[in-house]
This record gives sequence, structure tokens and C-alpha cells, in this order.
Amino acid sequence: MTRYYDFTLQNTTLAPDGVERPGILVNGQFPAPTIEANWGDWIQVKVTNNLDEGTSLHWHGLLQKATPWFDGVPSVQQCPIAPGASFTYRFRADLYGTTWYHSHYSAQYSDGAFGALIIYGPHDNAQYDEDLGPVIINDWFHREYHALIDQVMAPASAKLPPPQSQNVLINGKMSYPCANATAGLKCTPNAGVSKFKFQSGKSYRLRLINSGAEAMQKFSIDGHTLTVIAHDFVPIVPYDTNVVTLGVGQRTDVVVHATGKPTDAVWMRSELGPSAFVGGCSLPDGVSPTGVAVVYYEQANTASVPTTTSSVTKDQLLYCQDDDISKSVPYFPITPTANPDTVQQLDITYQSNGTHNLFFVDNSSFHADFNDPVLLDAKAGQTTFPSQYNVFNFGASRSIRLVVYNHALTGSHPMHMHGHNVHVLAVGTGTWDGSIVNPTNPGRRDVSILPVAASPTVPSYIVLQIEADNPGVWPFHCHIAWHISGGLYVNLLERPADIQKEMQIPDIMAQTCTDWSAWTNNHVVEAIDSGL
Ligand SMILES: [Cu+2]
Repeated sequence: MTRYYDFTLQNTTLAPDGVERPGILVNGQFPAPTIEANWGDWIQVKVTNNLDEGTSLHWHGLLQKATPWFDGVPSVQQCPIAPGASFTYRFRADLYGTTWYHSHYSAQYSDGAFGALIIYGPHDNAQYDEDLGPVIINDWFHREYHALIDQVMAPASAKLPPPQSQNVLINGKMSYPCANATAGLKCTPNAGVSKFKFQSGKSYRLRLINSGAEAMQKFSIDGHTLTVIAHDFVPIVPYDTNVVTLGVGQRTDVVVHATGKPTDAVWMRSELGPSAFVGGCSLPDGVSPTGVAVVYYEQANTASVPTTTSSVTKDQLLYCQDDDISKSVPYFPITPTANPDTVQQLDITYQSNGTHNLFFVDNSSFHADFNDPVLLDAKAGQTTFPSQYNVFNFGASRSIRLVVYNHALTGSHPMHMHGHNVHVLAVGTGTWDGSIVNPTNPGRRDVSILPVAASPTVPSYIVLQIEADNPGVWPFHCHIAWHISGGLYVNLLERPADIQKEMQIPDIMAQTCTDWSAWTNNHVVEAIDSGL
């Protein structure tokens, strides 16, 4: 069956933590409405753009097999949806589990244009009494995204640091100490936090989603063990932990046993820890680097404030990598080929282009052309592209291994690939020696953290592998909004001959470009970053 949604994006003022700022709402809601479907359903979303600039929505982690034009990335698969126009996405719920959707137009999603997307399916690997649904976690800024991108994209001579986040929200809520609010911003104290109900003895599934712009989240519930049951869209053999690391774009599903007393009230936390300027993993400004929610047991006084403490250690907060990837063992094993058709090394650097410090992949910093989607070019038979499109044409390869080196000292990179569930073969520092973690059944997910380089001369690496079973043009990029703005992005062109021969691209794709072109003919597009 088809699940229909009708979304309207609009500019507005929002104050999820009590501090008023300009932002973007979908159907007047923050976070945006949750999309729900069953595995195998179709999802159809009509998007009306009432913003004063372009937009597009991306359905994070879905494969978009046979519908690559609906992946939602402007300049890659579509032109932006022009202001005043509508565009209808239609795609299969081809995987099951927990994900999210968000604007893929510049850093627009950090203004609030994101929501959860839940696809129900079997969960043979996990038993629980109740599904408590999405727990959306994000860093939050008291400035709208254009101002943040202005700072990120300032000339190198301005010597500006990256933006620092003001708060952490759990399901769109958190309080903020108004005494710290930027002068001139209206602030209402005690905005309130999210609340969850536990019944002693029961077990609950929580679907954790990091929908943030920059921050790596460290999620925990005081006094409770978290049983990890899925990484991104991949059910795994369950394991226990006291804290879950979530890079931007990552999801982790956990089962929690309510082992507390019926009268308990405990904190749920998502911590950023110390600033990256002093060895931490994220860039909070230090005022409110921990987002909290309250878990009330069945007989708790729901007016009470918890007094519980966290077991998360300083070392855990300072560990800026994926949780031990050897524990991410897919419940349904797949052995990737030991001899892929193509092995591609990618080298990430952070350097000056003469005026600006940007990210480069193989010495090329990405820049989008919103008017010229690569997929439509590929359909027309084009196989070479302007260098700033960063297109890697993998031809007819059926399996592709990416050996990605990070030479930059600008923090870790949550690397996201569209259109694939990616085998994670190895992560480390130095030069990869060819060894693979759990080679008969390595972890799979769609976002993996590439650590910071060990030193100016010793890089870090991550080794990823995909089956090229999905003809299309697939983004592979860092999910930190500021880093993709700075060009840390490549396009993977997969099986172009099949795109050209076999795909019928709907007319709406060309029409959207015609509409966008008409709009840009009499409006200036403020393109100060890479575009994505
Ligand atoms: Cu990055």
C-alpha cells in the first residue's frame, strides 16, 4: 500500500528551548511530522515549498532502488523545488527500522527541517514490550543557518572558528538558562523537557536518531543498561552498553529494561562533553552541552526533578569514534567479496584555495550546480563532468571498495553514503594493512565515523565496500553540515550504462528544473557554500 503525506515548509519563528530564533517548520511542527510505514509499502510525500529559497527533502538511508531520482539531493538527482512550487516524491520503504528525513539544500535542515521516518518490520533479534518510537537528538543553535554558514564560509583571513552550538534537544525540547541568551533574543525560561513513561519490569525500544548539524551525541539513561539492537537500518546481534555514540546522521535502536523502582524518576541524557577545542568530540559553547529528558516510572511524582547521576565516564565522552565496530555484527550475515571489481582510494584534506579553507577529496572541493543534476546528465549519456562535481564514474563495476584517508586535523567525519547499506571493513590510523574486522560478516550501516587524523603526517582511515546493485548517482559525504558546506562531498556514478538504457526518468524531474530555472532568472540564489 501507499502511505501519503502532504508537507508544507515555511519560514517562521521557533523557540524549542525558549529562545526565539528564525527557523523552518514542516506543517507547523518541530521536529517535522514522523513518517510511518510498513516494510514494502510505498511512501508518497507531496512537498510544497513556501520558503523564500529552494529546498528538497532527502530520505536518509533508503535505497531508492529503481527510483534514484527521488533521493532528494539538489544538483545530484533533482533541481531544487522552487519557492511556491510543489514536488511529489514516491519511493519504496525498502529497508526497515529507524531513520529520518531532512532538507538537503545547503545547511537548511539545521533550521528545523527534519523529522523521523520509521519503517516497521520483523525484529527477530530483539524482544521488548513496547516501542516508544523516535528519540530525535540534535545540537541546536540560536542563529539561523545562513548566519552559521556565513561564519563557516568566511575568508581564511577572518580566522573565525566554526559555529558553537547553544543547546542539545531531545525530541525537540530542552530548557535554556536565559541569563546566557544572546542579547536581543527573547528567552522564556523553563521551556521544558521531553518526558517518557516506564513501568517497572517492562522493556522498551527506543529509536535514537542524531539529526544534528555538527555534534556527536553520547546517549545514556542513568542507572539503566542499553541493549543495542540495530545500527542505522541493520539489525545486529544485541550487545549491552552504558552509552551509545551517535555521529550526525546515525541511528541506534536500543532496548531498555525498566529495572528501577515504581517510584523512580531518572534522567535520560545526550551529552556533547567538553569542546573539541580542548580534546572533545563536538563544538558546544559550554552553557548547555547536555540535553536531558525525564523518565518517570509508574508511581513517580511527575512534578519531581530527578536526582540521578550518570555512569558515563570522561574517557567515554572523549572517545570520538564509532563504538567498537567489532560489536556491530549484523543479525543477517552477508560476506562481502574479498576481491572487489574496483578499489578506490580517496584522500581528504583541509587546505586553502587561495582565499578560503575548504575540504578537498583527491584535491577537488565539491561545488554544486543546482541547475544541472548529474543523474539527468547521466541519463543523457554524459560520462565526464566538471571537476567541482567530484563525480567518480565506476562504470560497470559490480563491487566497489573505498579506502578513505583523512589527512585533516579538523575532527572526525560521519561519512554517509546514499543508496546503499555499506560494509564497514576497517577503521584506524596510519596506512590500512588490509585486515578486515569480522570478514565473514562485517558491520553494515549508512553512516560511519572516519576518525580525525593522528597527526599532520599520519592519517586515519575507514574502509567501506558496496555491492553496485543500484544504478544511480549516489552522494558520499561527511554529514557535518559545515563540512559538506566546505566541499567534503563526492558523487558516485554507479552503472551509468544501465541508467542510460533502462531508466525511465519521470517528466516531473525536467519540469522541476524548468521551474527552478525560471525562478533563478529573476531571483538571486545565495550560494555561499558548496550548495549541499
Ligand atoms: Cu566532516
